[in-house]
Amino acid sequence: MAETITNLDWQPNNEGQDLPQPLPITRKDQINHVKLYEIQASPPCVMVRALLAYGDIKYESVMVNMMSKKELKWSTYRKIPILVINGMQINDSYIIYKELCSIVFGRTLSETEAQQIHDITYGMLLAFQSEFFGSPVVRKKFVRLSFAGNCCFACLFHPCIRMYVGRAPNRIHAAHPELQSFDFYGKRFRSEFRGTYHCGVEPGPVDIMVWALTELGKHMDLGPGIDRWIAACDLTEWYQAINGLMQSKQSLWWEQ
Ligand SMILES: N[C@@H](CCC(=O)N[C@@H](CS)C(=O)NCC(=O)O)C(=O)O
Repeated sequence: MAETITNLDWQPNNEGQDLPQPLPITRKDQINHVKLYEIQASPPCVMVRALLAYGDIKYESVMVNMMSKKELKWSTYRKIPILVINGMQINDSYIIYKELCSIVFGRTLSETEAQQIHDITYGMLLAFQSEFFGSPVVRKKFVRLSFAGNCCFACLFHPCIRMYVGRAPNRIHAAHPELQSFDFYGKRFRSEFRGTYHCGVEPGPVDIMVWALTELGKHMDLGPGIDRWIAACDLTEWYQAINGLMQSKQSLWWEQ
């Protein structure tokens, strides 16, 4: 499967690095086509989908077969998510999120906001993944959803993949020994509120990211754990407000 990179001068970024040139799109009406290479239950992909949904940006989703990665043959970057917007490739969820924020919120993010998005990606998201993949129920559903649509041959590998995914918490903690608990990041997020939402009276980039994690947790049958976390972090009112708003947007899910 080939992707047509229509902007031939465009250089995609590397993982964790900003775009080598500014994205020449600042408004939604400049968007012609958005394609997201992803898998359904991957936490970084869900964060990007949540922002696209919040911003009412239509996109084409390309499910990547994580065994063959044949849908990514055209790309030297081989991880998901990858966003291709008007034929320009952006790699890495943190960078994709930052770039999309400028379009969705119609302004460049402040340094503090960019730092907060960074901290959620490398703090709360990792803590969530560590606790999330600790649950056998989640691992089972994650693997089923991630490989849905692959050939049935892939099903033979599901137990091995579940075992591999089960080691994610250890891998995450080994790579990030300073990582705190999901509760720690939730309480810190709450302590930064400047109104109903993190950045005031309207939801901001950080609210959408955190909501995406709650939504993923609930979709993966972690409802009671997520409800406990929301209450423990004093986020009940926030959750009701943002979840009500997000229910009016396009769904993040296409398979149960
Ligand atoms: N920093 C990247 C990490 C992306 C990432 O590790 N994605 C996983 C799936 S959730 C992946 O593509 N793994 C395949 C691989 O590492 O080869 C991001 O946030 O987008």
